Amino acid sequence: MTHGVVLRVLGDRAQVRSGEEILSLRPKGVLRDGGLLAGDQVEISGEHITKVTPRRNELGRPPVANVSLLLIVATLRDPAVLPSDVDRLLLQAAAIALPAVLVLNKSDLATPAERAAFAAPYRAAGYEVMETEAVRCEGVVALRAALPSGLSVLAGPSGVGKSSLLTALTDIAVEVGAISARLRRGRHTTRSATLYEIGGGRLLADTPGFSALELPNVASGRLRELYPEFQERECRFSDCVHRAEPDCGVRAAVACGLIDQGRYERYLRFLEEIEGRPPQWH
Ligand SMILES: Nc1nc2c(ncn2[C@@H]2O[C@H](COP(=O)(O)OP(=O)(O)O)[C@@H](O)[C@H]2O)c(=O)[nH]1
Ligand SMILES: [Mg+2]
Ligand SMILES: [Zn+2]
Repeated sequence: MTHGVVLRVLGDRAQVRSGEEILSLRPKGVLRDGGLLAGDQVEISGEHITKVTPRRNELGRPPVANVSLLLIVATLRDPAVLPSDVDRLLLQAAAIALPAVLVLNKSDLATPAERAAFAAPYRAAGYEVMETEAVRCEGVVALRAALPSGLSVLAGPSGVGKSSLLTALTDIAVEVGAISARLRRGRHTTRSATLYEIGGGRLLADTPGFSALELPNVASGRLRELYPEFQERECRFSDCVHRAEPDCGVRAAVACGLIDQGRYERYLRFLEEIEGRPPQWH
């Protein structure tokens, strides 16, 4: 029996790195139907994957296991970032205690003032925001230095430059601009992530883009815990959801500009969205 890490799941086969080799293996039994994820640590016996080591964590979308860092890629133009998409991805990461960094790519398409205005609320909340221009490799050295050992995952909508960043970081030629209808329709490729080895025992996952993003499956009372900038604020009630309660420290911080107004307003919308879910989601 040997061990390996799943680089990619494609239909009834998985590409697995095991020692010096990359193997194409068949998952066994229950692992065959969605039971195996890119990033899984597995046991191998002959041609088969026989067992998955318990996961440290698991991202739902993109589906990847054992992630060390989420890289949320956004652009101010082509396409214009939706702050609510960024927030939703940050919440997905926070819900599983996964560190996240924002990567503002295509820095050539926005002025320094526009970039600073985008980054400010996130930096104020305690997140790291890095700026890159993948096609000219600007900011790529700093980004590479920020990658921890283990698996980092590139996430974000189609067209923001995830594959371009991967190419810049690794010299691996991935298909850039690959958002064709063919790929979207592909039964196995649509949701899949692919892991690339980038040296020093580190892995980087490129993922397809997404459209609508879900909020993490948390109770409405837990949502506030996923906002770093809401912590350590003093509210009169310990179960304050920072909406209409009296003496709310979060609302006070928003009023005097210590917490970003946009982040707070989106929080209120997300809170309503969670409260409106069918009961099984609570
Ligand atoms: N101007 C500019 N274009 C970029 C940059 N990075 C990527 N692109 C272009 O954006 C398009 C989409 O890039 P791609 O890597 O396929 O995005 P993905 O869908 O997120 O993987 C391609 O035409 C890239 O050449 C950048 O930093 N600046
Ligand atoms: Mg891509
Ligand atoms: Zn409050």
